[in-house]
Amino acid sequence: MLAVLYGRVLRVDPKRPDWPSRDRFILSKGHAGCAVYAVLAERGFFPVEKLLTHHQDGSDLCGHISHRGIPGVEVSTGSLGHGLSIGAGRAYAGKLEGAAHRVVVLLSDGECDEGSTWEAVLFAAHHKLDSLVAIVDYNKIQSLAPVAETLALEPFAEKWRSFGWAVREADGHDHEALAEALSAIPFAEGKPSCLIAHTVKGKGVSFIVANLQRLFELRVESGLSTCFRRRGLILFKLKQRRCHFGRVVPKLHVVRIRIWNILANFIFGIGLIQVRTRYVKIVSIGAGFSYGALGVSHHATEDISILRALPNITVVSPCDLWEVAEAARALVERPGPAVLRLDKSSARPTVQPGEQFELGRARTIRDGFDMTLVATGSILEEVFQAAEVLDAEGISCRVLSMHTVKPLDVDSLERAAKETGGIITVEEHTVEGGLGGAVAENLLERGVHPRCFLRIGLRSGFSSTVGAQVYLRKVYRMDARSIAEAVRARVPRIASYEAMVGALAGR
Ligand SMILES: Cc1ncc(C[n+]2csc(CCOP(=O)(O)OP(=O)(O)O)c2C)c(N)n1
Repeated sequence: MLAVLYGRVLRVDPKRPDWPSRDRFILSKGHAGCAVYAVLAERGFFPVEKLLTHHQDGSDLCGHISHRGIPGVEVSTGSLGHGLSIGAGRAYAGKLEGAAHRVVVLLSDGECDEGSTWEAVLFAAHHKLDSLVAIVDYNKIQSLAPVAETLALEPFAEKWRSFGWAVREADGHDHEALAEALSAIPFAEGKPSCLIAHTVKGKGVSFIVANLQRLFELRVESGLSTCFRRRGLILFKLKQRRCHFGRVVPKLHVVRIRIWNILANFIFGIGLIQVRTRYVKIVSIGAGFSYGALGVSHHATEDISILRALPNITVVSPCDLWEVAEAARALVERPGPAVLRLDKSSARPTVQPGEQFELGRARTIRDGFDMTLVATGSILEEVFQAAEVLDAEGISCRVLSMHTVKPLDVDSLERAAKETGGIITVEEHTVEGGLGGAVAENLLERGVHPRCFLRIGLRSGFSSTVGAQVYLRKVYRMDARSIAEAVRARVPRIASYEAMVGALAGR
């Protein structure tokens, strides 16, 4: 299939791999990366000798396809089920741009178990993306079992048709049949095209075909599947460590519990992988308790911690409308993945005449010398109110809007810690790993130890109380009054201030 695509169908130019009008090829079944590398090398995208480094220490050519440093590869994949949505997005963008290129996505049949694949199928038909072609390598086998046994796909062609696609079927080993089908793209005007290519896994390589058969026999012989099913458990893999797991679980005497054995990165990372390896810009709406009374399912109170862990990402949580507009402008220009985290509310306007916005640079909203309050997002309004109340009491607070949580402006924090002695972070988010965590990690690593340090945020897991955003801030002690109380309890001068006021009153 790849030989036909790269030899006879795709309009690509090895001398100009980024040629804007090129056809886009996306290998959704990323585990077949080595086959694409081989074809690209053969087509002249990079020297054939480079193939010898495949899978070797220090090589660019990793097992699952990667676009990093490899001319001709459009996108990294490997987490099954992502390719068609990327392709549909590319085809949609092409349609908006009036571009003539085609987008071809090669999927495995196993990927048709993934919900994300079918969302993309719906999306492409809805937008009439007739520049999009999905080729399914229908070898009827997944990792350890036949497709029909895992999650049956038949009637497969009818399913695609009923979703609004034009479908053809061909023998996936027959070059002429494939070329003939692919020369007719789009199969129907105004519809995305699906080519179901019937294949035999390992065809032409006798030991692979034999090994596959042996694998299935082993599965049956080992009896593991049966034993697990009896206990209501499912075992997917037979490799050594998992086998050990397989032996242990029956001894646990667990009944009616389903234990899913999934690769570590996919368990929690399935959506995050999309962000990690691709240059997506995401706008998330309704941060923190924005959707307060709708309930915990709608609260975004762990997102900063999760996102911070992703490499090269920019995470911005603006406090007011000016910061929103400036951040949006800046993020469009910034390379790499980014998240613009928007609250439903916003702080009062904070911009000063002539002020410039810079990603990764905290803004001093108010200067002060007794304590620094660092906030991210619209909760800065509560901080601002607290600072005003405290100011009337003689406690001067510096207020920083830390709109960019990653990369963090550690210089401003260091200065603030040295000049005011104390840092209190405020976030409408869990205190674990969020803004407060980022500030603590970075200051400590620089050897800066503020006299006092406190993280104000959600401490009790998640909110189980019903209420609007403002109400929940009060309940979880991140409103202006609670912030002011926290500062009073930590500014030593307050004791002498009260003593002074008392003394003056007594006079
Ligand atoms: C989301 C996700 N889960 C699990 C895997 C591990 N994995 C790699 S290949 C594969 C199945 C291979 O079967 P299929 O997708 O049908 O591909 P083909 O038979 O065409 O190689 C699995 C489960 C993965 N890459 N992504």
